[in-house]
Amino acid sequence: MTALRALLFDVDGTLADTERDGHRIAFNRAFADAGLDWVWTPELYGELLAVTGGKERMLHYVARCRPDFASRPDLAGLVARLHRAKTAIYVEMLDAGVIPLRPGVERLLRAALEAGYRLAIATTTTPENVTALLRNALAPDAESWFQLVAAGDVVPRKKPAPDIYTWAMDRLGVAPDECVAFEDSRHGLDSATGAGIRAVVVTVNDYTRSQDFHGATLVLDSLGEPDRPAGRLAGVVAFDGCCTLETVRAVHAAACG
Ligand code: XBP
Ligand code: MG
Repeated sequence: MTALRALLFDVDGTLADTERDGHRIAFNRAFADAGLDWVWTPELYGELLAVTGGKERMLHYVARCRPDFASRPDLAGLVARLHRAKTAIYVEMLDAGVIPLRPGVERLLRAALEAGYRLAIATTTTPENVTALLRNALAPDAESWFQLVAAGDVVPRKKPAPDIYTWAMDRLGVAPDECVAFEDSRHGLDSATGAGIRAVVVTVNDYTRSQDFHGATLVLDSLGEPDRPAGRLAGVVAFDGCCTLETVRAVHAAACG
């Protein structure tokens, strides 16, 4: 059997519930600061999450809901400016400590680090957002826990394309069957499996709970803590309420043989 060498983590929705009360709020503030009447409600935002990447999501919103902006010759420039403003606002929010990690994330990361596994991030979001979340919600030095932060525009095609996982594994020097990926969404699952990773743990959240996770090795409602056990929604791997390294090794063994 191939040995497990690396754990690859998505960020938004997986490490933390960042979307509804983080990214969405930052987008809305950036829109208001720019004098725009664009307002993304929690419901609308759930629909817009069909498109990953903040700039891509704004362009999708304009195409779908704002025909009055669609033909503006400076639309790309406007979106780029809004996205820079939104990133600054979002990082400020993280620096203020408004977004905690999801249950079990810190416990599992610390255990994996201690056991000598390689850790990496594979995300669609902007790199500054990742480092701000790690230093504020995990530990001041938490970026150094990860051998690699693969994020944002380093690849031209965002999730559900496999590119970010392929890019990350190339740089880590690991093969798909040496990895377990952690995701929260169908797009993320498709990205990981599209890159050849067969072992995927999905932890659903309110925006993704009803998605189809066919193809995931284990689907949970969180990674769980001893005093806050998680529920298993799908998967054949034994699970007692807490996703431990033993669980992760079982996921790897079940998927990769
Ligand atoms: C995350 C995203 C990102 C964030 C916003 O998806 O889709 O677009 O919502 O980040 P995933 P930016 O969890 O699948 O990586 O505004 O920095 O793009
Ligand atoms: Mg995600």
